[in-house]
Amino acid sequence: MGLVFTKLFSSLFGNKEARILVLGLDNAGKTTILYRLQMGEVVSTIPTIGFNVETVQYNNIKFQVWDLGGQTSIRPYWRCYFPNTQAIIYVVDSSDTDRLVIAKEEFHAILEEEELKGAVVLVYANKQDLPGALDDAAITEALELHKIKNRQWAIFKTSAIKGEGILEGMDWLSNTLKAGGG
Ligand SMILES: Nc1nc2c(ncn2[C@@H]2O[C@H](COP(=O)(O)OP(=O)(O)O)[C@@H](O)[C@H]2O)c(=O)[nH]1
Ligand SMILES: [Mg+2]
Repeated sequence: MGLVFTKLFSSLFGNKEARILVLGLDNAGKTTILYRLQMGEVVSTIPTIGFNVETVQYNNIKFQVWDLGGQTSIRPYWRCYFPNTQAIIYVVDSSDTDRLVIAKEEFHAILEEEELKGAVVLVYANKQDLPGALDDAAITEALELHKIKNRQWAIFKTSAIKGEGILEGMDWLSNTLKAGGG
């Protein structure tokens, strides 16, 4: 996937710094997806404020990953990572129906952030290989994606374990950013 990824994103931002945030509740599959992209070394840092951020850099594009939910006291520190964000990839465990309400609330809270207003949104309805996983239509409803205003979004069914659907989503993302979104 690394090579394909390079092709998709290489000329996208010129020399401009670009950031893509990969967010979602813990256990959604974010880290697995990051490794699946095979873009390079995943660097994990735990800032003194106490939340773990994983970073993969490809040229001037930074992918940054952390878990939403949990401690509210650290949230203000997330904002350090918001400037120059072109896209948010929101990862959901489609089989974790108990936490879909929390996943929805965290998602909409992130979309409210002033510095993320221009970012396009790609949702991965992950863990489609598990029995009982909700499909893209059901996840769309659960996350209330139709409430999203003034930005482009799309949802893709994925299995990070099997490597399915991730590239299709990245393809949409690069095309959308090329067309001027984000
Ligand atoms: N069955 C299945 N398991 C997955 C999938 N994606 C991730 N996992 C597993 O779910 C767990 C959490 O994944 P991880 O990437 O660490 O989630 P994160 O907390 O969002 O970074 C791990 O045991 C993964 O192997 C998937 O598509 N299908
Ligand atoms: Mg992780």
